[in-house]
Amino acid sequence: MSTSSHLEPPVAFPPGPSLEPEAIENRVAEELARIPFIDMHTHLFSPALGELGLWGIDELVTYHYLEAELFRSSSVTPEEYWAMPKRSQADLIWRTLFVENAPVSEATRGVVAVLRAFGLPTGGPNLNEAREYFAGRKLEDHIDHVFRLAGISEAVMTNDPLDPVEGPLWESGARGNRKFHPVLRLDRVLNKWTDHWRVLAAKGYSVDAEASGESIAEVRRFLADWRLRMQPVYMAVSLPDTFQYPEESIRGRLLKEAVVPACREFDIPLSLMIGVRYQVNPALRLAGDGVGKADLRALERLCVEFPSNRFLASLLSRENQHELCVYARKFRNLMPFGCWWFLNNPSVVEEITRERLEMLGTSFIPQHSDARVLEQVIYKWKNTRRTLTPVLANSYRLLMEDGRAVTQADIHHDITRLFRTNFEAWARLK
Ligand code: HDL
Ligand code: ZN
Repeated sequence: MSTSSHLEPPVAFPPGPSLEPEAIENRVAEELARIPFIDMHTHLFSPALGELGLWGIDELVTYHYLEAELFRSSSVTPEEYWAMPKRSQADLIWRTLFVENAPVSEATRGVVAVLRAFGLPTGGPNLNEAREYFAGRKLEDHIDHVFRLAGISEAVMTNDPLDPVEGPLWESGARGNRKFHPVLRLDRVLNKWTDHWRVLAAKGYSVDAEASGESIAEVRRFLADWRLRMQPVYMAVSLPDTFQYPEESIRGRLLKEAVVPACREFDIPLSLMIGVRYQVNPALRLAGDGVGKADLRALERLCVEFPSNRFLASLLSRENQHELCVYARKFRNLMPFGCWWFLNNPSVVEEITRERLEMLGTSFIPQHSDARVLEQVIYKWKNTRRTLTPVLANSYRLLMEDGRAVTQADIHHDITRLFRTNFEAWARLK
């Protein structure tokens, strides 16, 4: 049994100078900083979708993550809060979470990081100077500036064809562009058929309350019509923690007979975002959703039944993350992505990303921003780079300790794969 002293010196691939262990973390930070990422799930909108796009300080400060935190630190009731104008809501949140208390939560610190990125005061008593700054910004220029600050080249949207405001914008010619990729979001069709089958019928699709008769074929036609109109890079749906597949339900039939076959026909992925306990506190509105551990056998059965489909999967429960890695090892058509929503905090992002690297190498998509307000991408991606620098550096140091040299080219390739080419390949963007 030869000892390590007789082994050939470690060979790096691709060829290039081997890095010293103490240089690794800086090289990782450099590559994370200079490679523009693809933000593959957001709630941002291209300017062509008009007022749907949220941006500026009052939207940043009234983000639903912050509204949830406000009600814990203020005596205001949700009813009183919802009756206030947006600027008064923002003033109350700023005073409560940023002045009377240090903004140490992830979402409050994010607003501080955004203000700092624009050179605006971060500890002031009010939002006057920030409001003046944003009021002077021209949206298209501002988007380019924000994307540069965030280090992203493009954002993937969430587009709802049955939304009463968004649907007509697409029907009258709105389109995505090279910075904003569309996604066909199907929550109203798959989760709320009872409330929305009539909307489809009113648009000329012969569907009924039970999704019987030619309903399935007509949903296929609806999907084909919107694929042509929207050119989505994937279809998506958020699903409850109780999601089962197969399931004797309208959702189960629509998934099996319409949505998954349509994705295969159009050669685009289906994104399954599982684990939401919807409206556990309705008084908080958008902030009222909770989380529950899902039964991933549903995901297993979808991957087994549809080996030619590509699935993106993001689970909301921390307790589902390790088993998601196991399933990704079993099914090459399953792509884990992101540290979603309640998981997008450094302590959890570190744990999730380490176990993914240990079990999947670089064959996953580490993060998406889920940004709802344009400027959020600045702090969400700053935090991702800050959290993942030591995580990735640790993986390379372990590799070097175990006998393989690491080069800058390795690091560049791997980070490009994690934050660009894995998604580009999955969505056939290249
Ligand atoms: O369903 C989703 O896409 C979620 O991301 C929800 O929009 C959620 O409210 C959210 O904003 N999470 O960050
Ligand atoms: Zn989202």
